[in-house]
Amino acid sequence: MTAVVKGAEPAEPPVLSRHWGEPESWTLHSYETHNGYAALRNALQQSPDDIIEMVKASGLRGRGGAGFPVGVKWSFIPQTDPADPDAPDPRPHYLVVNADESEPGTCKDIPLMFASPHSLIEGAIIAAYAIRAAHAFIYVRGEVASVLRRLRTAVEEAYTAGYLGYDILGSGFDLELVVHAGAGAYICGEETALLDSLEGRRGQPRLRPPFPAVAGLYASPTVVNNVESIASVPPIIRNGVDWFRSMGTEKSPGFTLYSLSGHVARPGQYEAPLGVTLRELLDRAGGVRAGHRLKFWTPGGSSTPILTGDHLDAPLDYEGVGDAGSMLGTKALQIFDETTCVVRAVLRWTEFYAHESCGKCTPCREGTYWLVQLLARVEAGQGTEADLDIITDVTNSIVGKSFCALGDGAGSPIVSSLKYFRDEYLAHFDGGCPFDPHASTLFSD
Ligand code: L3W
Ligand code: SF4
Repeated sequence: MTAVVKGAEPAEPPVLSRHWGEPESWTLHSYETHNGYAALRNALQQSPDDIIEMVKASGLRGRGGAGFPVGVKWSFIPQTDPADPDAPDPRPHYLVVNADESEPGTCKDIPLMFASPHSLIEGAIIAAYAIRAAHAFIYVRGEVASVLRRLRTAVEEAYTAGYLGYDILGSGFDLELVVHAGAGAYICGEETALLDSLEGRRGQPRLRPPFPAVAGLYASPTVVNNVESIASVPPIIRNGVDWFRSMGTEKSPGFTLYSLSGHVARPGQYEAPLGVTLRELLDRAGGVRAGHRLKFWTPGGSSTPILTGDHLDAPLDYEGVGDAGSMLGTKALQIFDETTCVVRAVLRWTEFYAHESCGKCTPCREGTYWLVQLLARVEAGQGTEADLDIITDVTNSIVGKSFCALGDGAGSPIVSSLKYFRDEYLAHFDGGCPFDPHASTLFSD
């Protein structure tokens, strides 16, 4: 990976998290003090198509896990009547913000909404204007009641100030924004399951295509974007495409939020240009906990293959992590030191996937159940080497053969841990787990 990472110096000022530490950063007053809603005023002076072109030109990529270009997704929303190309599309368009953050280790959207809800609301209004939507929804993970309350209060403030509702800022543009509480199912972070849930049904993935841009909420054209993707739009409108592209890499431009957790001295959210390395982020976060060394880590939550100390210098952008053999995913960097049993970690993640499997397709529903049984047997020291072949066989029956990405995600930690730590699996067959379960502090209960 040879792409030049611009703006990677530690002094690079944060954008999304710049004001998070200030008193009452979540209020409209605080947000407006820092130029809040200036981007909306600017956007409303331009045509919706100009906004789409600008976001396209910025190269902003979706921050929810897949990295799909945001402006390209917006441009998929049909603007003309399929039956009459000279008439506007007669169907309603919808914007849905995916705020159902639940990928293990991922903790960036919730802090963003908690500290700066108006940055999301301003982005949502601009996005809705661009795709010509009169209704927008923010689908929030319902267990996080404090964020839900804060977001709803901020939406009320925005209505009162004339940023939402009828004839926004005298532009003639109308928008209703609803904050909807999900019920805590991981699968509802999958965009089509989320839409089913929003429509009042049990959340299960739909067959794609058609993608939501063609037939989404109530079978109408719908853009589904992650919280951080939408909150990144106002700074682009305010500062321009060249400014955004002056950070990150050519194919992964801009800044982003990384969440660091686990065996790290100062866990938390770290904002940096795309293409930064784990080595650089660990420097900022005080390194691996004192007296210990890095053993393995996830670049983007447990759905992305694990990496090791050999990958400390892999650029954390969509291309660089791919070259290292993983995925950038949600940029959730979970750090594990040498006290952690990788088999135990993988068992815990697999239990999560088995629990969260929606049951729609057989490979994932049955396969994750059997993987938990097999891994538990291995971890308890009651397995044999033949179990590793069965684990591989069952995993191969899930990955690429399941209905949605949850099945593939469940296979990622298993395949990658067997690649890097097969000897550690084998060590379990000689008297059980060789690790002190209390030394790791993670996965120890
Ligand atoms: C119209 C086409 N639209 C693609 C759209 C599509 C979607 C976006 C990306 O999975 C990943 C997954 C998890 N016409 C289109 C089109 N689109 N082709 O583009 O689509 P896709 O299929 O590449 O990915 P996805 O279904 O969005 C997301 C991984 O993220 N992940 C988990 C994330 C979890 C959270 C959370 O907890 N909130 O974000 C972590 O790695 O495994 O690979 O919008 O409609 N021709
Ligand atoms: Fe449901 Fe799992 Fe199949 Fe996805 S892969 S549809 S979560 S059973």
